[in-house]
Amino acid sequence: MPSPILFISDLHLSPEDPATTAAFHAFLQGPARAASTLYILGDLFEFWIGDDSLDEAFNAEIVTEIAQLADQGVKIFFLAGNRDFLPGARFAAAAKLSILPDPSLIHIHGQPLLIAHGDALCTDDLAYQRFRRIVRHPLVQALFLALPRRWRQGQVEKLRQRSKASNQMKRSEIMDVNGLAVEQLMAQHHVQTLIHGHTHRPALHTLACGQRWVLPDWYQGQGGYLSVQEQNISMHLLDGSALEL
Ligand code: LP5
Ligand code: MN
Repeated sequence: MPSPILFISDLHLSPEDPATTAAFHAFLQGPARAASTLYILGDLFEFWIGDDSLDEAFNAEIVTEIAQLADQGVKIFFLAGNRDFLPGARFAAAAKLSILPDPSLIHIHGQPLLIAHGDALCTDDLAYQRFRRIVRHPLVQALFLALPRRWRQGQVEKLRQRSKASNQMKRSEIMDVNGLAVEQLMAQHHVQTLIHGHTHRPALHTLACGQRWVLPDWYQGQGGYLSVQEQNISMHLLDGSALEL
């Protein structure tokens, strides 16, 4: 049987959640070692404010562990999330991974499959989409990256506060993907399978046009991953419990 291909997202790794950092470490030493390929679909870090984030010991350690997995022969791909959309060549080289655009069409055993972080599909969240357009603008990013790291850190902390406050005001449906946006994206790429994260609502949705897998987020040592082996796709939670699908 060929080695599985694994998908993870939304780990939000930070020194503030050591249990999740330990769970990621165990994942890299365990299931990921047995895989042929690992896809990280964004929000690996709580935030990434530029590749000089590698100068922080916590980030450097995570990146070294990922590189060690690559040294074992596992191919690693990273697609940016809304928290870590500023990874550059230095990050990719240090982690020994390849950065993919969001969304990306991949093929597994000849089957086309679309992967995305998922935030771009939350089209009902107009305030977020406006915010996204601003921070994804190359000029805004170039300006931001040119400023001192400490200042960037301060700004992101303020943004996090604003984001938390505004999320409390939003209806839950608004922060989920929009069904039409999903269908259009899948049709545009001629796929019947979409895998994404971001919404923290792990599930398998059966659609008229195919299936949509939503990856689990990781929090206080809990989390999980999706595994594709031959024609089978399955969701695995770290505590061994089964997800109601
Ligand atoms: O992150 P999460 O899951 O809590 O909420 C997201 C959306 N929020 C965000 C913002 C991030 O949390 C902030 C940290 C990002 C780090 C980026 C680092 C680099 C900054 C670089 C600049 C070039 O993504 C949240 C969604 C939610 O997902 C569900 O989908 O609702 O969206 C928001 O909260 C956005 C608010 O609705 C609007 C915020 C207004 C802020 C306006 C400032 C604009 C100018 C910024 C210029 C730097
Ligand atoms: Mn996200």
